[in-house]
Amino acid sequence: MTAPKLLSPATIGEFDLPNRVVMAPLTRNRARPDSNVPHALNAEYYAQRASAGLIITEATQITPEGKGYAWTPGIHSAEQIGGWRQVTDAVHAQGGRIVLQLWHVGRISHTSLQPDGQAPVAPSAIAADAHTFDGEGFVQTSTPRALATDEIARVVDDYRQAARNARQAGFDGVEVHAANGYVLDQFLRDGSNTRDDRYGGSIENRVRILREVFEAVTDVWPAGRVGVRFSPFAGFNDMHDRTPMQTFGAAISAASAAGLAYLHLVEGQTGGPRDLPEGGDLDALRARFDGAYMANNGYDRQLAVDAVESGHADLVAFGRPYIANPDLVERFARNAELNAPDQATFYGGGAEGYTDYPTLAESQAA
Ligand code: 8OZ
Repeated sequence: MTAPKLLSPATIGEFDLPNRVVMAPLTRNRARPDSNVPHALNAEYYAQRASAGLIITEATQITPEGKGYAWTPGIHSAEQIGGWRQVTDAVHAQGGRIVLQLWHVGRISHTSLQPDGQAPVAPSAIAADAHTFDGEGFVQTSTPRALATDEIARVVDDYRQAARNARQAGFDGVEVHAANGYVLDQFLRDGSNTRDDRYGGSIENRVRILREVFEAVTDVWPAGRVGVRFSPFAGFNDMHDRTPMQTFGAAISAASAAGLAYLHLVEGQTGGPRDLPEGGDLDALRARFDGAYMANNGYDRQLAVDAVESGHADLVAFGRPYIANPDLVERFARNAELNAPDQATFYGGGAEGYTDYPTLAESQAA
């Protein structure tokens, strides 16, 4: 039996990957509480998963303002850069590759998580019917204030600086998080963007900040080391758009024009059903992009093998399976059983449910 193409090497932009199995970005809320600094436990967790073709880190805030949940890591302080350096060194020592996911939450935050207890910022002052975790429990997100037109250049610069910081921290590249209802997604969709300046109204205007972020990030990184993630049909975090095919078609064209290495899509509802709404067409969206396509959402081994074999995807990102299976690639190679993830330890805590899932070899020795 020959190995499935899923397990074969791929050159994606400037990335040389030994296989097409990607560790999806996974929020785990285990950075240091006050400083949001990654530490040795996080390095161990990522290094355990180094046989992935590519690791995408958990979403990482580019500024204090970009933070929306307790205990998520940042990439805006010297200490955070140092913490991430421990992570990248540990992954590289195990022969892996790791990119940092650049995150600004926009309105998905709470005043208690913002500098000086201020209101979160967003394209428009429209509260999301959504919840965040403030360190004690789930709270309704706060009503944001709309960014002034002349503040947007500063937000774009925050992406540029975070991209620089990611280089300094030793990453192999970066992924721009434009999915799941965070700030770039908020600008893209008409349910959260009612601006009447050059960043709102027409689709071209709603895509403008994204283009500027791509320019800023590719000033710092070769475009072949940059990817982007969208969730065109997901309603998570109270997202709505009247014309998702047109909106995301334009956003994906912008990513293609920027020469990015890969397009990463959440297919269907984030962490939920893979169904698409009427008129939703992944192939049509994908056709707008010249680089590689990374598929995500609810994939298992067989679905992924078929997706790569049929040409639907070049890469497949796995979330929950990677929480519970550090050696997912080896398990796929042997078509072995997978450990089941424990939802109770997804967010927050220590080593339990984080670095203590056994490899196949460890299970068999036990
Ligand atoms: C789950 C919990 C908190 C944040 C995303 C960064 O949806 C997240 C996230 C997921 O992209």
